[in-house]
Amino acid sequence: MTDPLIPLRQTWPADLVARYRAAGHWRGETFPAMLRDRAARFAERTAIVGGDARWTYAELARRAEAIAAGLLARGLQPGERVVVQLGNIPAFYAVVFGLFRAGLVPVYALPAHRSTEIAHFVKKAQASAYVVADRYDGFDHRPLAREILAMDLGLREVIVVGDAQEFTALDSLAGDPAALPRQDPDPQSVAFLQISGGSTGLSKLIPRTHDDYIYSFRASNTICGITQDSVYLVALPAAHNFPMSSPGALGVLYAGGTVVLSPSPSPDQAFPLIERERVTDLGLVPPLALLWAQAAATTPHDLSSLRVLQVGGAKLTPEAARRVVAGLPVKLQQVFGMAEGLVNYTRLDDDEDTILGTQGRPISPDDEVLVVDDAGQPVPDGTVGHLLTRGPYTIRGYHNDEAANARSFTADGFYRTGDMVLRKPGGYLVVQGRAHDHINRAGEKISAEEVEDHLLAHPQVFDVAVVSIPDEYLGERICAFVIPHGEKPRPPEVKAWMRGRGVAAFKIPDQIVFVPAFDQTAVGKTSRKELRARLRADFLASETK
Ligand code: OOB
Repeated sequence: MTDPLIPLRQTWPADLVARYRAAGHWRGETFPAMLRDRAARFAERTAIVGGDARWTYAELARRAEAIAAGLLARGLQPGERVVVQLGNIPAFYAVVFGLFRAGLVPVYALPAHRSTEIAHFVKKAQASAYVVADRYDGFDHRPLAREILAMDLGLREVIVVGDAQEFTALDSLAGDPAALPRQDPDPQSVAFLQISGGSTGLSKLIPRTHDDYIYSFRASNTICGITQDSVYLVALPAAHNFPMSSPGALGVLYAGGTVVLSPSPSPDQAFPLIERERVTDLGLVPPLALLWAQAAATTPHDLSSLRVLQVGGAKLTPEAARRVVAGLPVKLQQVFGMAEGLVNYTRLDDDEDTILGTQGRPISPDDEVLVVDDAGQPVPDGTVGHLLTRGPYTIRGYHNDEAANARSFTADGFYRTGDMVLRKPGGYLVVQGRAHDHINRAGEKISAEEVEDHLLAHPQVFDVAVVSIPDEYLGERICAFVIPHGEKPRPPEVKAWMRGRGVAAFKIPDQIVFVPAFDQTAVGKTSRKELRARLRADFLASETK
């Protein structure tokens, strides 16, 4: 058990700490200090726009203080973890900065997560509280909160934005500001836990410190040209690392700009907002960028305020990149990042081939990038290999997960990203795919193993292998090869059954293919990874026949 009162720390060795400080990457900035300072400097400027709300920096800071004091008055102690599951609503930022102010540690869940994922986060983080919206995207989160509480996982508080029913309403939180911590947190302490796109089983928790995270978006601001005149649209889920910090909402708040929240990334919702708020910057995943490029051709809305469209989260092929550039009046920037740290950008003044054909280069001169073969030996530039990295904003270990840490980090602290890349001269990376079995479904990362585990629990499933299949729209879709046990279940029933287990909808297989057996030479003798590869290859070969 970790003592909740001891700030969680990341363990960079002393020589690297000294180097990152000396280079000016880590400046001892913290989130509470950042908001306090911006509220003073930009008091009456607009910080957040969403729904009917328009909050100035002063208003955001006032709300964060009230939430912080209110949470401590409810008995939460600095250092405790709080699972935050809010969609693209202004309260997301008030809550998160409130938690920072109180010394509490947010754990970022996505709105699509259901009981299986939330229970996992509560357990893994030993969370004491859970913050939800009453309803979001047509889903009522209060019954979900009841279900989680009934599991008796140590959760003491549920805070609800909106109609709280028997829970605590966010708006009712009140406390004594004098009870708030007088000192800013240690800049090297963990500010929050981000979640990983699971490659083996359920998501891992990613501890990010004030110093490392603030560095990542401050440096991103410079690369992406974010200033106090920037108006940034959060179209992807606000809790995801891309719209949060690359440079995302936090970068824009750091610069004194305006963050506009779109309840969904659909052109119907986003285009009117772009016109009304004169949005300048935003990030999308590739399928959405393609959809937007198409929709822009016929929209009555004025999109001329747009300056930069960032595309990342999944591979944007050169052909798709060309279509995006042709369809939208913006500068394209490719972003290849990961919640664990490393973020690569094409630079705004790069030549066209680089912008269309690569996923950019790292933020920092101190990002160390290794491209190695299966034996761990560096390969020459231009050869595909495994991407390993360490640096001033890449974690050195997951929270509370020794087994994952042994797998995912080398002895000298490099993170094994699981991505296969090719490095070009100048350090630009071209992503080739994944070494692990995970599915990148329109930017959502799904572990094949996790989906298999769910399906194996179905009484009419004897065995299953889950693979990614290339998909024109999603990039990849989830395909489950199922050996039935007795009578074949109907695919819609299997999907509904899986949904009933409390799993995020994006993890439900798009396609279920029944097979009588797996190739005997592939079972037992070889790994599940090879079995999946063989099934995928056979399936694709049969499709093109
Ligand atoms: C972002 O973060 P995560 O943690 O959801 O996913 C990271 C993984 C990478 O390891 C890679 O497999 C894939 O997503 N990925 C890309 C990509 N960007 C991410 N694969 C190909 N091309 C790209 N441009 O997805 C994320 C975090 C910060 C900024 C942007 C994306």
